[in-house]
Amino acid sequence: DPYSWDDPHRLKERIVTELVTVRERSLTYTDADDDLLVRQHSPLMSPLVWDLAHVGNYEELWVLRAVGGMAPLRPEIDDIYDAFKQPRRDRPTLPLLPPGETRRYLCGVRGRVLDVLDGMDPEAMRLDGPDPLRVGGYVFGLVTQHEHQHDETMLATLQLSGHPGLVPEGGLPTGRSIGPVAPEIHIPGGIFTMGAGAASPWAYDNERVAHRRHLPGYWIDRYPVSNGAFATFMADGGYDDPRWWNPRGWEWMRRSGVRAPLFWARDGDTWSRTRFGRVEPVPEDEPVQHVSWYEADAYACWAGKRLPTEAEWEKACGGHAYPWGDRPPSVGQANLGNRAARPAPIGAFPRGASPYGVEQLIGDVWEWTDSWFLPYPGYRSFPYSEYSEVFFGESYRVLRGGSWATHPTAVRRTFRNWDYPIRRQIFAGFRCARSEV
Ligand code: AVJ
Ligand code: FE
Repeated sequence: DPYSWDDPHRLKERIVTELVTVRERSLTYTDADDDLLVRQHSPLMSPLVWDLAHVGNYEELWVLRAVGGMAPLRPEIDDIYDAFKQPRRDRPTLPLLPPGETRRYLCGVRGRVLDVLDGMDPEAMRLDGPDPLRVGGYVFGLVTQHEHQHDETMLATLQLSGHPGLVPEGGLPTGRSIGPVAPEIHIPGGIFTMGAGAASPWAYDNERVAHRRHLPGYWIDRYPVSNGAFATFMADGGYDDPRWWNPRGWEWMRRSGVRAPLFWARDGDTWSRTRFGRVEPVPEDEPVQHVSWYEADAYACWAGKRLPTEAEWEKACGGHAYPWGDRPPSVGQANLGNRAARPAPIGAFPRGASPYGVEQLIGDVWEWTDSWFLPYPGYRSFPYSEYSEVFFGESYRVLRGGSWATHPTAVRRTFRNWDYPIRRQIFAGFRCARSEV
């Protein structure tokens, strides 16, 4: 077992590594002038310094107070960094801690967090232990995944800001030529297991419990939809034809004036895009990103297909933690963790294929699915209802698989993300599916 859940001493070492890794990441994304950090770059997003203090406050709430039993370090700041009390658009008007003070607060919390980890009874971390916040070091999985999710949100904020300084130098594998028509893969009908079981102790409440589902046979695209394919939809008048659009999507699209993926601009006969402040030609062979659910759904209709349900997406992964098995992602299997601030070309990860042969399910772009964000049978909120439960219903669509900006510990076959169907600043694309007949 690569994660050694059964050896609390190795588990503690792994937790220290995860804590250090995520904090390095947060500090890298906020290693900028105070002005960039305190400004609001879009009403959809928080000032970066809010995200930074919020992840520290969350760590304090869950590790120091809920598990460690400590008193608040700074009781007056809890309200400011409570995502439910403070809507994003109002966050710049709050009496936020300035960047320097925020970093000192994070350091103070983190030192005590390491003390709590150090003092934790290894027996209590065993998978059959009585306190679910300690089982498998769950609370540390909670805070590190939370911080990684906010780091991805910070990247979306930075992309909106046009800030140029944060594109890493790392490389990506090259793609494979797939021809103009994306090949589809047939998934036979039958029962499969959906959701996370005991083998994923860091899975969120919304991924539980593992349960059996039956799906009729279906076809799913081998790859995500590329920029080139999406441009064909555009050139074919896709944005001008109500036949392809959900009525609410059509209304949203006409009212907002959206005519292309976010960050695209006309450049003579072709399209360019702005990526972290740099203008470049839209690469045809890269998965399309920054499209809303409505645009994804319209493309699928135009192509004579539909978006997959999240069950279809999950079944296409096969039965392990990842499409390739239970080992954590390697650089040859998926594009995760912001190696190059972009998706990899279509076909770049044959070694990341699922047993059915479906590729690039993990990493590159979040994939919109046809499904609303709803609880699984037997859902129980843990450890708090504001992570998942308050979002259940027919407002949010589920996204799967993680993007190039997602850290490997914050995505797996069963991981569920969700957002409003009009959202485009997230690193989201899609693939299509269709029923057997
Ligand atoms: C799961 C990405 C929708 O960012 O709103 C962060 C994650 N929850 N803090 C979000 C989250 C609490 C959440 N998403
Ligand atoms: Fe949060």
